[in-house]
Amino acid sequence: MLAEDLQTAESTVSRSDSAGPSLEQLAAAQKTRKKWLLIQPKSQTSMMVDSGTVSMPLNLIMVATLASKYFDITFLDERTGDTIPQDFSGFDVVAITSRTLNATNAYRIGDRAKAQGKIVLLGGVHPTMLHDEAASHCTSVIYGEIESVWDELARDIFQGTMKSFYKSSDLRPMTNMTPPDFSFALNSPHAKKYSQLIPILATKGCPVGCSFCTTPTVYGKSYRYREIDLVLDEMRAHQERLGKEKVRFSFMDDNISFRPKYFMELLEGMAKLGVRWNANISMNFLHKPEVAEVAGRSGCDLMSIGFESLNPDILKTMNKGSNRLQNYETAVNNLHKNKIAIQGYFMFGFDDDNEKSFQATYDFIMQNRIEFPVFSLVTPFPGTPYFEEMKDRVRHLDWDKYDTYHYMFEPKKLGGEKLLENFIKLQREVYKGSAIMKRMQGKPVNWVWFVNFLMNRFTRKLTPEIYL
Ligand code: B12
Ligand code: SF4
Repeated sequence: MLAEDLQTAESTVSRSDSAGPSLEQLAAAQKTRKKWLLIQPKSQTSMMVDSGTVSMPLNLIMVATLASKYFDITFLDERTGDTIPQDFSGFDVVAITSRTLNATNAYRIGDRAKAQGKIVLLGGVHPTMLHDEAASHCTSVIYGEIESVWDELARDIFQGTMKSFYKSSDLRPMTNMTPPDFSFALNSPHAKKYSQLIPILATKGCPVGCSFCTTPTVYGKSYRYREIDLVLDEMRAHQERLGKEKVRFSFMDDNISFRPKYFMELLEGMAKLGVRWNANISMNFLHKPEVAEVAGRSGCDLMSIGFESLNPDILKTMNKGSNRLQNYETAVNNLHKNKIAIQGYFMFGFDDDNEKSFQATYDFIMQNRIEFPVFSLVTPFPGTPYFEEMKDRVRHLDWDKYDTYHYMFEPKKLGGEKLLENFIKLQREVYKGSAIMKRMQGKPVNWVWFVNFLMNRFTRKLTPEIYL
């Protein structure tokens, strides 16, 4: 299946194995298995980011899956209510995942564990982007995905020869990715706080290259994918575990549709399974009716699309080549015809934003009956080209506020006050009762309706101060 493509992927992303005793030999030589504590820290943001149900953290589950082969694992997710201990004496290794919005908390935990003499690992997108900053809060920073450095890292942990930084020069092909073991999250006493949607991964990377996104920095221009049969096998295993066909999956891929041939073949396979699914998707070929047709047939009930802006100047500056304004309506119509709801992402706060950007966005959402519009303020994340451009203008480096719901810098044409005024007005207009009815009437009664009512209550309380 797509053998040619997979071979190319194999040859461009080779793996490097170092000499010396094998991991099995090192493991066999351990008197007792080392104890790892894996931590998903909570963010301190004032916004609704980590509230309600949260998705199972596939990143930490992947770390647990690999590490559990040789080490004992304790898995804590602070977002679900697990308590992070003050005393780490029962553990040898404390491994923490971090994005920017929870970096301050991750560092605090790292400092505490380090002061107690533990091996502290920091991984995830924020330590990857700012390894020098992260290095002072841990023993080792892991750059990018753990799979690519696992052999070297595990060997060093066995031998007590830790380096301050682990970065592989190659990315491992995804064809032999170990399937994630969800028992670490599912056996948690707080598992009820996890969303019913099962995270799944088919591809990694996205060569589109938007200036505000970290993915091109972490993975460069690479785009890797798993064999379709392996993705389908993983889905089947969940169907068997849960004893039902209609299992709901959420793809964690950066851009699952980047290779049309692969994507369509995957969907044809999924159509036979009877699952339900959603994904982040870029607009690159959603204007073609056959894509939405097979997506609908394969069980897609929601697609999350970064429309980002209705202002062509802004699309140009963010380098989002996949978004062509002339395709927006066609893409939406194609999806709606196949009963796929749309979670549409829109960003504001760019230098080129003006009052017309808000009106154009409102008109687009209402005319096209977008079911679940999400509005954010543009946030220059460290390590991105956009951060480099804006670093002298950002209002602060308070990572707790890097959640895309805080006011980051004064946009040149609009100014801060007008930005927030229009931003709030747009959200209220789109989520007022009559607008919800106009957008949602005749659509299936499900959680998307519920989200709209929640947003109606939430947007009524918005004030400019909460964004500061
Ligand atoms: C799917 C996704 C979501 C989903 C699910 C999130 C979730 N709970 O996992 C949803 C839609 C809910 C979401 C929400 C948000 N997201 Co999001 N999301 C992603 C996306 C596309 C994939 C994440 C993923 O699961 N990948 C698959 C896993 C297996 O890979 P991974 O996370 O990279 O983990 C690997 C390595 O990092 C490493 N690793 C990770 N942790 C650790 C720890 C240790 C100890 C070690 C050794 C290694 C290690 O090994 C892992 C396995 O290979 C990423 C882009 C990306 N590629 O990171 C953005 C991304 C993480 N999201 C981003 C943002 C901004 C958000 C939101 C703030 C948006 C919003 N305003 O709502 C929220 C925040 C949610 C939260 N509480 O964290 C940004 C974060 C930027 C930053 N610097 O922090 C990213 C990077 C996209 C971007 N713009 O660049 N997101
Ligand atoms: S299309 Fe999405 S994943 Fe790809 S670079 Fe742009 S924002 Fe990142």
